[in-house]
Amino acid sequence: MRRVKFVDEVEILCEGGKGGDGCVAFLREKFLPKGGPAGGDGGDGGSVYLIGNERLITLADFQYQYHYKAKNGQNGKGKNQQGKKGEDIFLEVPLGTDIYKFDEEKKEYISIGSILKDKEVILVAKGGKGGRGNTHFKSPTNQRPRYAEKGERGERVKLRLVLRLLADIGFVGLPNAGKSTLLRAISNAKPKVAPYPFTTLTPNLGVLEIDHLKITACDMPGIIKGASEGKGLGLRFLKHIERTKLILFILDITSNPQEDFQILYSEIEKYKKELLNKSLGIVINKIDLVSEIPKFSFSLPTFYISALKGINIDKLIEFIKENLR
Ligand SMILES: Nc1nc2c(ncn2[C@@H]2O[C@H](COP(=O)(O)OP(=O)(O)OP(=O)(O)O)[C@@H](O)[C@H]2O)c(=O)[nH]1
Ligand SMILES: [Mg+2]
Repeated sequence: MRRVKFVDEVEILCEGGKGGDGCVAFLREKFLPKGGPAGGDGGDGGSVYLIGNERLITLADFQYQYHYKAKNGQNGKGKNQQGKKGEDIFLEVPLGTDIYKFDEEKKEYISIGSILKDKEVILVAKGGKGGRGNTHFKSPTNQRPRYAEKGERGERVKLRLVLRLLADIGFVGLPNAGKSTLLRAISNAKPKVAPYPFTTLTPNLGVLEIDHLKITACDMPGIIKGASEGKGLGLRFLKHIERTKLILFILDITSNPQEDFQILYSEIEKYKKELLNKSLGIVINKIDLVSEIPKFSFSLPTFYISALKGINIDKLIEFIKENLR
């Protein structure tokens, strides 16, 4: 499998093409030595658009190029020939890309929208209008105008793109709790699993099908106490659970589930406490390692599973189904 670098924030410069200039020309025919104006209009400059592509999961492609410029419109020509319009460009982005435009007056980035659907298109830098040829400026007092418009410049905008993955379910847990193992157990994804912390360094997406419904789950890097102050990998990946409907806390039964849950809950609270208003569930994993299941008192729906041995996965799937209906 080709590993694509996961990049979730980039800055780029987008520029529409310049409009073509209008033309100054006159009809010259055999018996009409002083023919009227015949300068064609310039073509409009091409525009820059962002377009959603459901197969992408990273903004990595934007790391290698900063400036994206659409083609200029062609200048108008004689015999009233209009210049060709400049070609547009369409930059493909993953679903869940939020677009921020730098406001030169306010000196800050302002949200201009998000790409959430496949093939969804947003215009980010409009091409300049083509100039009008001299034909347009003929008047009773000036039958042979020697004037045409210049094409306008294209829009030039600095953008920040921030990816917040589009997933239905997000897994949060301490390192080594079995999040990636669970993603393997319930979806088509095959993230790396290993018996040491911080195996997962960037989010993984997996798709599961329940009753012909495609559900996406997002396995996240582990979170540790103090992550909000930058410990471990910090909380920068939590933005990828912002769009989910259901958050599952994955806890290791051989650790201290009650305490681990408190750590995770309070780290999320410090990041953005509104996230805790989503549907929440607790998954106590690795029950194959204990002979007796201790009683925990959680105020949230709780599932005792073994992601590795496939125990009680069906009950968890049932819960997911009910929550996402
Ligand atoms: N016995 C047992 N081991 C498990 C179970 N689930 C996961 N493991 C083991 O626990 C270790 C960590 O599993 P991972 O799935 O990589 O854990 P993670 O939460 O993704 O870890 P990070 O990516 O580091 O945050 C691996 O050795 C797994 O084989 C389980 O249900 N039972
Ligand atoms: Mg992992």
